[in-house]
Amino acid sequence: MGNDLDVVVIGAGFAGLYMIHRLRGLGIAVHGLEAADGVGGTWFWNRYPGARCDSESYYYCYAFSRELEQEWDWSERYPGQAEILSYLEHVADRFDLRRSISFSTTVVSASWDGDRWVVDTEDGARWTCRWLVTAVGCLSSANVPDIPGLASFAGTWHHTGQWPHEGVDVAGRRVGVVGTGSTGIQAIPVLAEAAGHLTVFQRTANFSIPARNAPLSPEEAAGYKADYAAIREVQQASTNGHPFVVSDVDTLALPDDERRALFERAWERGGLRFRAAVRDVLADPAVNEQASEFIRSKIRSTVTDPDVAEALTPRDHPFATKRPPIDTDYFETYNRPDVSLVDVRADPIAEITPGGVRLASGAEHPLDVLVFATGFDALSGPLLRLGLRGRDGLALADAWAEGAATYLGLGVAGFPNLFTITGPGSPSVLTNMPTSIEQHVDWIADVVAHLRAHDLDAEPTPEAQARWADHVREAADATLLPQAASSWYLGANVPGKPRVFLPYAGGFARYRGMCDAEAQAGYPGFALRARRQVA
Ligand code: NA7
Repeated sequence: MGNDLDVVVIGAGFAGLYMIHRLRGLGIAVHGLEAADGVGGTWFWNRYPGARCDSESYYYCYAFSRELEQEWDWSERYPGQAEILSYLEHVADRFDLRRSISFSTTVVSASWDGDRWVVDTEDGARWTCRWLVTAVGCLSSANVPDIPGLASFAGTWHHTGQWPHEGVDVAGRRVGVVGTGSTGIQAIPVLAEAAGHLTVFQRTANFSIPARNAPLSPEEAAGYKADYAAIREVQQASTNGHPFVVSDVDTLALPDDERRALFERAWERGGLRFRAAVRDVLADPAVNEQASEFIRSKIRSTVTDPDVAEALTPRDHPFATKRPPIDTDYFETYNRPDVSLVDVRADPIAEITPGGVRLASGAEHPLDVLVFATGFDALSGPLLRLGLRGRDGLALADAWAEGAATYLGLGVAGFPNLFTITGPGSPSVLTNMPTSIEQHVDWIADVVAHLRAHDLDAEPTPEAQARWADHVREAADATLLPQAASSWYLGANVPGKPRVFLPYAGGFARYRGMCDAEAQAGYPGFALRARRQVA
């Protein structure tokens, strides 16, 4: 195998695996570069206790192969990390993808030399290609807060997104968790079971819905397999790529008891579907407040200590304007005598000492293990760390100095022949990821085939990119989403990151229609240039 290819794909998670499969099917010379020593992406790295998907297993999977759908058996309603990783390993083997991937190969830079992309890797190798496709995920760049004294900590500390493969021994030890996003909310109940004492350092109280995870019965699994054609149709027509339809019930018009009963049923069913139980939950502040208040009442009735319940009650952002977690016994965990909650908004972490965490008030929390469930430099972070340089040496970091800007989340002006799977400005994290990934991969496979057939290079025009940025902003502003001031959707979780609403909030089906229209019209948002003939 030579190092000069038609396409290099960076990353071998859900996106990279399918991209390689699709391009190989078109007879295109493609190779994947993956920093990890195996496939899996997010599910390779996020091995923290309790790591589990918030989408249900029967649709958190590929739809491109009917045979794959039928032959794979999921064991639970929500797939755990190890099971998803096994699934992706199975996909890699079943479609013979590993021979097209170099593992333990970290990209350190990639530059457009006027004719091709030149990709350098940490091991000193160089790859060249005509098209570069990033499949680096949206949540792969760990955000470890810059807290003074961390290096002095005498215990061990870990970010959940870089969890050691051999696990972390917390049995009987004093464990601290910083962060109560989806990750912290999954990890906290599991860590509490094993730890001697668990201290949760919470900056923002979060809404959470019970997941109601359970084993998947053979009957349920067979039912899904028989229904896949209909399930996929609903997903394609949906706002979020999930196979359920948002209710049209106007809760504002319902009597109190009926509204309460509706929320109770949604709470009992559990999962992200709670969000779809009423219409306009992300558009109408009054509807949202009803849903928010219902969840607050559940926190009050679950957590026995009223002060702890109040500290756990979110009041600074509407429900679902930050990514809504789903949980197994999250709020119940605070009833344990060996779990304490520390409000670090009221009393911020001042420093890490050799013995633990010291707060601004001087209060000390002795710890043996410190877990950062502090999230990621989302969406733009994974692309920025690739060291991309486009035309005339333009660095992505400079192009994005005011915030990430793309056309359709698929390409960046000034970066020819670069395609970004689930890039900023696409629905990505607001959807069921495999659905958005497959839509992008199919679209990119088509554009690459088109460019190859007509011997063209392509990059978004600045005008199309500017129009798309306006549309992404308008789509977010039509919802309550921008109201969550500290949301990673806005980049607000990373100090110094420009505040730009990153994912496209206009809905998956609508977005897919716009991407299809772009292709059918011959890619008017892209400057298409005939290839320079090299003598
Ligand atoms: P999130 O959703 O970004 O959550 C990170 C949490 O860590 C959140 O509670 C943050 O509080 C907290 N945090 C971050 N930095 C600090 C500092 N410096 N001090 C205290 N607390 C801090 O990441 P997750 O990994 O939970 O979830 C990411 C996505 O992965 C998830 O939504 C799914 O899509 C999968 P804040 O809210 O910013 O005040």
